Amino acid sequence: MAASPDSKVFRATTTAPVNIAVIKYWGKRDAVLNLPTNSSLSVTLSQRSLRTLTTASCASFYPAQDELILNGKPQDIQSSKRTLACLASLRSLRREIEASDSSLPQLSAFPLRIVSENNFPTAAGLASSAAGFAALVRAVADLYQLPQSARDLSRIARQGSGSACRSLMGGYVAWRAGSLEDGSDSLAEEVASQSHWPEMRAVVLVVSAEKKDVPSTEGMQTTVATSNLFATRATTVVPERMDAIETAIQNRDFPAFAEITMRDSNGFHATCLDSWPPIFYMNDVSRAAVRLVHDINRAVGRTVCSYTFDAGPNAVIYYLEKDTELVAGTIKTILGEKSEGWEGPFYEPLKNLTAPGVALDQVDPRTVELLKDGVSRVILTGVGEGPVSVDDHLVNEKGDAIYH
Ligand code: 2P0
Repeated sequence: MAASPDSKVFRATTTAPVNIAVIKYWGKRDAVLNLPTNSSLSVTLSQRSLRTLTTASCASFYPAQDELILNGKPQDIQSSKRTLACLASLRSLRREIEASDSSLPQLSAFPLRIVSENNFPTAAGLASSAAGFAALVRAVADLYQLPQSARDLSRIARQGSGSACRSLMGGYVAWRAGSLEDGSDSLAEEVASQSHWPEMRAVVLVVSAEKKDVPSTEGMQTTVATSNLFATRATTVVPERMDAIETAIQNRDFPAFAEITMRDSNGFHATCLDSWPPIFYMNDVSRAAVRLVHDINRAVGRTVCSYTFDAGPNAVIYYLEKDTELVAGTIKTILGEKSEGWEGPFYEPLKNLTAPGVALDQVDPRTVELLKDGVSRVILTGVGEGPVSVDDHLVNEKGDAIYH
């Protein structure tokens, strides 16, 4: 006999990826709806290296207030307007389908218990909010069996964290800024699938920050309010770059993709420096990674790698699989055998490496020293797919959270 809806625990579990922007989101035109001043574009990274796993569950007998447990720690949902906004939107969509079909269990009336964990340490300095909110929205949408597409759900994830809307899809994803006041046209769409250009790889150089960076939400508000460079970036520079990078992706033109990516990272960090008081996310080690990429490209005689930096000192270096030895191989030789993270699904082409892809006398010796001392670990990854529905539930059939 099927359990009655009153005693049953309803569950859905999903994984969601991290994404790294090549055209950066930096600036809000509406802080409440979380609407950006410009469009942005990112590469979704493989969940074989980085992912969030989230189970959304609900039951009539759960305590009245929704619960969220992140990496084993209960969160105060009531103080997070962003989480409340996401859950309210998802519940109201569920209420709509319940209203049109009275045979459906009234899940919208049940309290939620959401349990989530990352497979990477927060200390790695990688923004986890994008994968986290994407997984939360996808898992609750699956729990509620909502018919909405990933594109529709991206409007909801956007309210959790802007960059989260781009983690609901795989491959190459644009977040269209939109122009409507209600934000209904501010959503993510896939520009090209992972299979269109599957050879894209990335190595993350994890660089420790001396002190806590200015949080992005606060940093971008300061930039919008005080930087003179910012308006031109939002109105002219980024729209041109969005068109150009979409063409580069369609044509699988790595040199064009790489140059736009590097210029946009530099332009975004220039607006940070131009903010008042100035904001510094990159440090000496980050700048050494910039020099290394230019040195490698110069030594090879073509553009084989490109860097990009978010609101912190970590470098993300994109390259194509065929150039793994030239790029990741050179980095591995510089960092040395003892450096951590050279493992996992993207390691294979580096296994039999005997010499650096690019002779180290082609690289500035100060660059080598700075990277050796300042990079604590690497993460090898590549373009990947969007959220995946899985059975690896973090809540058991009785409704208890399972901690790994
Ligand atoms: C990006 N970043 O496009 C840019 C580049 C950081 C630098 O999206 O306030 O955490 O939650 O909407 O999404 C970081 O900002 O900001 C970010 P909120 P979010 O990936």
